[in-house]
Amino acid sequence: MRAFALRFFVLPLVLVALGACEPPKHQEAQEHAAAGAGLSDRAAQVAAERKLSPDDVVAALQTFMPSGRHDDYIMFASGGHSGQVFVIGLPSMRLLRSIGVFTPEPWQGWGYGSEETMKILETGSGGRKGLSWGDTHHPALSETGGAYDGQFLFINDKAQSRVAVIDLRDFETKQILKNPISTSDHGGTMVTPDTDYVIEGGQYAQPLGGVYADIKEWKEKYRGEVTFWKFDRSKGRIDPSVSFAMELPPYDQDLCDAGKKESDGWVFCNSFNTEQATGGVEEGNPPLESGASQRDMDYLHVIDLRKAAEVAKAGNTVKINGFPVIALKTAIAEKLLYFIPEPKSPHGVDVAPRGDYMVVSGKLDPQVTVYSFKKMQDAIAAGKYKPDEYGVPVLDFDAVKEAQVEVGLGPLHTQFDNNGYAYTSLFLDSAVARWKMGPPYHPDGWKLDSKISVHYNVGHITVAGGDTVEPYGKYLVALDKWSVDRFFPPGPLLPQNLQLVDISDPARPMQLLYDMPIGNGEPHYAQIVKADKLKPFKVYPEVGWDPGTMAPDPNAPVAGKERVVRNGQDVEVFMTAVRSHFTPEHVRIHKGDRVVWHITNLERAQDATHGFAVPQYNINLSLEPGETDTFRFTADKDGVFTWYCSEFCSALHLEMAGYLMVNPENAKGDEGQPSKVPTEKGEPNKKHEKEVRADGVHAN
Ligand code: K7E
Ligand code: CUA
Repeated sequence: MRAFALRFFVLPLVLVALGACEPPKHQEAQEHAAAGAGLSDRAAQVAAERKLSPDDVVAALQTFMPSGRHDDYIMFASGGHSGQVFVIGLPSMRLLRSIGVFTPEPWQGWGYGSEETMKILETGSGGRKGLSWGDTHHPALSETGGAYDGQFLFINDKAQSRVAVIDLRDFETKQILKNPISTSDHGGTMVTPDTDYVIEGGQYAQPLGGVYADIKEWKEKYRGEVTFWKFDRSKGRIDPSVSFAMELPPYDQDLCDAGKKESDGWVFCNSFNTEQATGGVEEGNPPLESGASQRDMDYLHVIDLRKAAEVAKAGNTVKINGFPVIALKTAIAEKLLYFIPEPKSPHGVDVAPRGDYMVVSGKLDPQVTVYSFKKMQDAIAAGKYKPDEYGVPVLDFDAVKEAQVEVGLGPLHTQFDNNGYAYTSLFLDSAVARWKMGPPYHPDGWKLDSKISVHYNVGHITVAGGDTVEPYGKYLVALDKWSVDRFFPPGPLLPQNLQLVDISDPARPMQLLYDMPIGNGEPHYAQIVKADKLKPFKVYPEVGWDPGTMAPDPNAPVAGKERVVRNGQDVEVFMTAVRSHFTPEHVRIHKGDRVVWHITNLERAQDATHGFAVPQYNINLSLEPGETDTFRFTADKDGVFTWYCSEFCSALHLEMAGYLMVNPENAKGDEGQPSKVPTEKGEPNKKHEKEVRADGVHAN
């Protein structure tokens, strides 16, 4: 009886979801099901057995991907403390890759010997040894004309104040820059509409340049800052030599966004501690969090980036750690910086698709505040401002405010869709509010439309294309922290939860489609791009490709020319890999040798990645088809070390191995003599074969 009723109910609904306009009659439904969609009595039976509601069935149909079909959208999500970036397909919410960025990642050979990756991680550590994690917050896809172009991805590390550049041809990190003047960041990364600049705003005010000053000297010596990294698209790198920063008052800047269209050339950053509270309860001060929540207003920072770039170019800067910084007094004198009051302890500022409005949410205010860019410009032109205690002009709140919309408790982050609606996450309400934008988006806007409950601890939300000049809409993902009741609890540390929401039709209520747990660092922001905007390599374009330069390496090992070259204690190995063989298979060296080892993966097939692991030397490379990689080590440990291919690449994968023999006898006596190790492919070294027994124990 129950199954019968469900069949009547679920089956037509399922067909509607598949595109049939009207619920067909029962008879037709049966035929249709049998003929095309594969919907059978069994489907209704499964829905009944699994106690799925009609909404559940629709959600399942919207997110299920038949084997082999690709997702339409790709989401790049911050990996929080994992220091990585997650690549997730939508609407299936399948994890496709975790890109190694600030943290070594062994599968990709990221930071496990590969010279290029070691160099990026080391220079990106600003000279500090042993930094092995990051706290990624805000990924930013490169843009052309304010829309995602699918070429590059940037992301910040709040923990160490760093930014990384990822090339989306191979989804690999190419550059990490340590901010030379700040020790923590948060207002990054955001890009200007043509990716001329990558913005990295600071977070906790400190003496700039990492120098010492007691916190009692806060007002004199502590400062905020925002850094503008110049991106050189042709090189695929940030160029620090033409980048600069701007000194700001010590107000704890938070998040930034670049202007676009009519506000192109301007940058907006919010702040949350204009009280300048520093805590210190043990010294009789109010706790930091309550001290920082006293005032009704903090300051939205409004920065004329175009003019600032001219001032920096003219050399009107001071140098901190050799990096050009526009001093606060210069920023004021040159009219580069304005403040606007913003209620109350806000978290983020988001620029509307046309660049006409800036939306700020006060965490302690139930409404979002919308500012008009035009009104800002009018107020600046009319001189409607008074200086704050550091001399920065503060524009009149009422003169620049366009609207306030009551959305709910704990509003945080706002995104936009293609239908003139905005979406704001509500941290305290655990919900997402959809609200209607006003003119020119809607004549009757600036009002709350609807809300959807999302999971506990929503932080950022992201709408497909939702921070560009042309949002795609359709999907929203809520990035929630600690999924307290949604999944099996794998110990006391709970997974995060990324929730997919259907926002495609404003006439329909928003619908939750999918919960995706992710057992990794806290997700902050994410961006969603149409999959067809991305044009990743299938294999590297040529054999001998260096992913560091994104060009063929002239010194790459070549098939038939594999060899080991000795020059005193310096040994250079030229190796190739192809299923299921490394050439050479025996490498004999001496303790104390300095080894440079190159490997080319000769493969041209898309699924022919080889790994190269020398575990005792902590080396693991990932060699994608065509790739050449290099690692270096000093042979400080003697013995026999079996290297092996660490990807199950073929039927004879286990046989894809070889032997590194490190003779304990120092090679000094070899200097100036002909090489004692094979210099030609396959040439045996008689002397060493005598010295090292077959079981690997040294005879001498
Ligand atoms: Cu709200 Cu770092 Cu943008 Cu976390 S931030 S949620
Ligand atoms: Cu190559 Cu396994």
